[in-house]
Amino acid sequence: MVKQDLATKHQELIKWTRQMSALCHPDKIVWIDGSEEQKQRLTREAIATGEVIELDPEKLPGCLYHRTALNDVARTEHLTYICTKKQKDAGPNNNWMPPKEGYAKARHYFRGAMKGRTMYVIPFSMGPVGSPFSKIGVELTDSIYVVLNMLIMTRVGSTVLEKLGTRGDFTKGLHSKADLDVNKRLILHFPEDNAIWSVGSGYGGNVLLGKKCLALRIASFMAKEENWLAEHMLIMGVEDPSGYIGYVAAAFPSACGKTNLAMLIPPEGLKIKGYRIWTVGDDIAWMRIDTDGSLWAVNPESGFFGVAPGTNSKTNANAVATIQKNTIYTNVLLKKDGTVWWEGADGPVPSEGTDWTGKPWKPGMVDESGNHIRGAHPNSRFTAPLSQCPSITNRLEHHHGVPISAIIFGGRRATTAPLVYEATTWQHGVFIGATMASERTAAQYGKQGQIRRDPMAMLPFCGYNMADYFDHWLHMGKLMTRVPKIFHVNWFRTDEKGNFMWPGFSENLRVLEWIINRCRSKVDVVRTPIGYIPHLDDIDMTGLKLPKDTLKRLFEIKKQEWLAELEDQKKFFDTFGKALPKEIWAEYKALEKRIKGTCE
Ligand code: O2Y
Ligand code: MN
Repeated sequence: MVKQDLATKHQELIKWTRQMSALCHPDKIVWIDGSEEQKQRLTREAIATGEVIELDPEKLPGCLYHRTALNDVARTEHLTYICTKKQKDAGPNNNWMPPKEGYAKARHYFRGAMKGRTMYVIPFSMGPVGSPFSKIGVELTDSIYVVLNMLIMTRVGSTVLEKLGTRGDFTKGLHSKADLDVNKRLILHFPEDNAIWSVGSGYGGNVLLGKKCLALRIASFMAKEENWLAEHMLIMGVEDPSGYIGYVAAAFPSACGKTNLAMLIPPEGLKIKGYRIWTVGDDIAWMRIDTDGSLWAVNPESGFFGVAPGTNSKTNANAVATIQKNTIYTNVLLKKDGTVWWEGADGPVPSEGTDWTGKPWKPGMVDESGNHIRGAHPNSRFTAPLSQCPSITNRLEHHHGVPISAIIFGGRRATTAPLVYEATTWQHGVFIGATMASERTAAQYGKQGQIRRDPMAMLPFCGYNMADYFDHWLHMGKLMTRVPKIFHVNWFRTDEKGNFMWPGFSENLRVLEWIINRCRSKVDVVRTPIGYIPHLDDIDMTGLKLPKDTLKRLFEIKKQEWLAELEDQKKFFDTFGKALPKEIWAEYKALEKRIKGTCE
């Protein structure tokens, strides 16, 4: 048995680490204590082995650079499974494997996988340590890169073990890079055992087990049992000129700009009124009903794992400020001067560098097929502490989080969905969330322009049958005495030439202002067949040159488009068979009737 300096008296945790060590055969076991000294030691070790490269300490202090294997650059949804005893509990929205088969298959890949390596034991808390809202996990991994990322993304170390005590519950996460073979890669979730097994990958959502695996897939399963919500949502506070802060939680499919919205800087026209934005989180919201009967949200993470390409001072100045120190850059371009670059970064395009694959790079290079060679991978990332964000809320460590006034759903739609509309009731809002959809962009697999249904932006992350998930949302509405209003936004509507009609980015605050005003009953609405839309004069357009007619067109509701939308919604809902809640069908029928009853 490998000797280890035990940092806990928790017998179940000790037994499990011994069992997993007996399976994976590491040479050494190291418990991560969360200290700066240990972090520095591990960083030096990773630099010495080449696992990470130290960036220029003057220009980017405390920053590291990492490249992943070429076949390991994004979450692998087709290798991600929910392993429940009954297939129907995983639902048509998930890949399913019986737990016995999952453990057996993965055990085969884990056996001896850590030979010659160290197994790190990372105790982590999702949410402030000790908050009744938080959940504890322990990740066993053979990757220092994972340890260094987890130290940023979660609260790690001795304080977590103290909180866990000798009998506390925790999620058991086992990860090994093994030999990074995509044919032996599996990301398995066992919600009934509170366990995650991830093997054969070294990157991102596949391996930072606190994030998508625990905080969304496992947590959504727990949340259903315990009457709360684990959601793929940003959380932000909108401070109005009076100093009142209205908090919203917003769900957008991956790569639809959640990080940019969460860190929004008000446009000049609204800044002079006194608006400020407070960032609470950019990816995950855990929301509970507090003693006041309303919904409160915490961000369970302590860092950002953001997409680098396209991030610059114009699109997201707060992100640029956040990532100037103590940041891990993955799969971006490495410059000769020990700094980094990506497509769409600030400043001039560098004249040379080393690309994300480790090859020399110059602008304008093309491959054998004549395709442009990128310096940074499109899914290259920065990992940075929340605390470094200039707009970060001062309620980050508040155990109950922030009170949510509005829930916003959004998609990327060239047509059909107006700039913003409001649900008439909680049930109608759940229906709007359940019908969320986005058009595929060039960066995604599948036909461009095709609609992908992504309810509540949770399709890849709901750890159980989505029909039951809709039911859970409906049920939550009944438990609250003060229910948030629900809205849908679409920043991506285009004109006949394919140009975006709405400028997006910081200008989106104009829509958020209307949403907060609605929550405070400050403005009235126009009733339409799909829900409530604003009176155009209630959207403050000060300082924005947008023709009145364009604003009007952003709110057009076209009968033919909505009839096609209804057809597509039905196809999606039919995949859930009888399990789909009757309330969702009732909302569907009511919408159909309202649309069919309108003129062209
Ligand atoms: O590709 C990955 O492994 C990262 S995916 C990701 C990272 C941060 C926030 N959201 C996502 C996502 O896919 O929704
Ligand atoms: Mn996400």
